[in-house]
Amino acid sequence: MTETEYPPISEQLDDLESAREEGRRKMDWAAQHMPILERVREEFVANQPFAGERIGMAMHVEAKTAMLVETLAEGGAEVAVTGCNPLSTHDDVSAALDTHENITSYAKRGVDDDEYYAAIEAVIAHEPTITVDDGMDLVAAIHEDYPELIDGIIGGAEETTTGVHRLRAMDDDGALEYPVFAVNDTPMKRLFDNVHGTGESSLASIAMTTNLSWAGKNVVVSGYGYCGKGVAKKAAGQNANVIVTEVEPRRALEAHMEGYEVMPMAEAAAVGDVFLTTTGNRDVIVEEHFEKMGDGVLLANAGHFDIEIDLEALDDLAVDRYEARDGVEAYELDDGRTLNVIAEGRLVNLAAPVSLGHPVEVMDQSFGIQAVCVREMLENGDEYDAGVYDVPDELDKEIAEIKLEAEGVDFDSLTETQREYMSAWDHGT
Ligand code: RBV
Repeated sequence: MTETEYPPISEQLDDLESAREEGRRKMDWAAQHMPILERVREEFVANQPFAGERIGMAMHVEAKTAMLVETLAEGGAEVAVTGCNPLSTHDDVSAALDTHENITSYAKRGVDDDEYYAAIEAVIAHEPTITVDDGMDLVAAIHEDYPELIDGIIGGAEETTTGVHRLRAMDDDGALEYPVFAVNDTPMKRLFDNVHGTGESSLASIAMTTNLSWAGKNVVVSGYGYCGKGVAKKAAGQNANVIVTEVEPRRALEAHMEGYEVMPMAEAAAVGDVFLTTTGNRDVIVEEHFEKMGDGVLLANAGHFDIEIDLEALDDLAVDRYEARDGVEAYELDDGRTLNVIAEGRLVNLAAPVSLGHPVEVMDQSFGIQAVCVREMLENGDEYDAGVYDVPDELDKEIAEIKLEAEGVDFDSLTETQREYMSAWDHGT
């Protein structure tokens, strides 16, 4: 193992003991609501599928993620973990994880760019045989700076839409040199984590950060993908008037048929009270839009990176800037209007001071998929060449069945006749 200078969290905190205790308490709470990971962990403890493996992870290090990290470590892996966003780490949870003999945690909240990447390098210095990413920063750093490690890497798994998008672009360029599962693209992830998780946690974080109501507000949701759909639906459920902006004609139509107003951002800018971006693209809200916005609007982003709202342009327009509340930066313009940016335009459900990330139940599903993907990569890694892979449907169903059982929900199975009917082509009228 190569040494780097960057220290684990335990060497960075003053009151380590109480941090560890509080982190553990948060994890215990999460664990009570994560039946899937509990089941998977029992299997891993018994079978030790990861014995001798080193797993490198860059994820939002908070209580639920910690349960995934522990589950992999309990399965025999040595795990090195860091954050995937400078503001989403819970230091206490990071410290609690770092006490585990198989886990080293470098995640720390509020790191600058240099520290963020130094922590990623510290994870890479453990020479992982498997990578687990949320946003692809680990895969990117390995390919760019440590290509000599690629031969020793069996494969990886990627959590989020933006990461999968980046991986596919990399693969199209012929630059991706090991196999990675697109965890994001499974039904068990997308239909729950992206829709309900992003919807609930983004709105909850904004409400808690501002103490303002949704009812009667014009809420502009940019992007009507899975995340945008969740945000729009939940905002409408809280009595907001939802306006959707889109660039894809069928999604724009879908939003229209769902009953939302659809219009270009240039028009929405003038009427919105709250703006929430979920596109995964850059420059969604820019100078021309700031110029049209009303006094006191709220601006927030739920996409993975902080590039959707052009904060540099806003800063240039502003004559003054101040922290209006914890997690709210007010930008005062020369005509007297104030535009409020929440959580520095970073993903609001994790990066505001009060944010807790997605609800526990949906992360149990997403991390259940992560866990079985790592198992699959180790069991059948030979079957996967370099590239991005859909998660085998059987694994996704396995997780769904565990969840249904835990919820006490029974469902039907096909009869033999039905199965035959569904595979036959010669039954007409
Ligand atoms: N996400 N993680 C959390 N650990 O609290 N909340 C959301 C958490 C993930 C989610 O799966 C999404 O795809 C990704 O964060 C965006 O970075």
